[in-house]
Amino acid sequence: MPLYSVKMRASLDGTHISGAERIVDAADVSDVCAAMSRRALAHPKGCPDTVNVTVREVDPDAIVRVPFLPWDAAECADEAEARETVLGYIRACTPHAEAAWDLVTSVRNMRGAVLFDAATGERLEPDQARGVRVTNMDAVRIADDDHAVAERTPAKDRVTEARVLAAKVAHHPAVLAEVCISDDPDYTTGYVSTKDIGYVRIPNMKPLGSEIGGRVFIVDAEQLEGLITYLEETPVLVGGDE
Ligand code: WAQ
Ligand code: MG
Repeated sequence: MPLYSVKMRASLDGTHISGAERIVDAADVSDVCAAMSRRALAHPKGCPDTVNVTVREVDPDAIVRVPFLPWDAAECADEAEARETVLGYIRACTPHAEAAWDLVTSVRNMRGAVLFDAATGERLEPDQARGVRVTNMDAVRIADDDHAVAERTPAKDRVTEARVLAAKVAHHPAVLAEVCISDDPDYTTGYVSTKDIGYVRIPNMKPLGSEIGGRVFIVDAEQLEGLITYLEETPVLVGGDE
């Protein structure tokens, strides 16, 4: 049975509001399209004036399968504690950890992620306004899970989608760590992830109501070859073995 990539992108006056994507069986395509459109129109960042839903066939032989990162949660009472916690994790992979934190807490309205050179602290993404957008990924559906494919709740979706993205990103040899803050003003939990520590949820990464939000991938520039193509194009299915 062919698999299809389904992607949604919503914007208002040309500014990105929300996005989502799945990789699903042909039989689930129409339900997933409907669920994504509903979700686009009910986003806390505002009502979009444009919603794009794209359906594209995926070559099953091109699919890479990776496990979920193990996950954990830190306890941070406020932004200062969140900063110290994240720095504690990423100092092991870059001498420019503070600069990486400053970046992830200052960017906004990027569609993709910053590529941050671990050795120099320089930004490596070709388009700094947009960043590098990771696409073509989903969680493997557990066969005996009767939770309908299309009807994941938004709350469940957010964490699952973040864990899927983090797993895809961490799998590449060039990626040493990722730091993420949601761009939703009412969602203040972010995460830091690495191959070694896994996915660690970080509460209170930004003040409630803040419109900052972004992702920084801390990378080894010497292993960069193929990274952007992998992040943007390689279809990845996460999980299924646990
Ligand atoms: N590829 C690269 N960067 C992205 C992508 C993508 N596919 N999607 C979003 N970003 C960047 C972009 O700069 C956004 O502004 C920023 O990340 C945040 O995106 O366990 O909701 O979709 O509770 O708002 C973390 C969940 C949720 C933590 C993260 O991110 C938890 C979230 P958002
Ligand atoms: Mg968001």
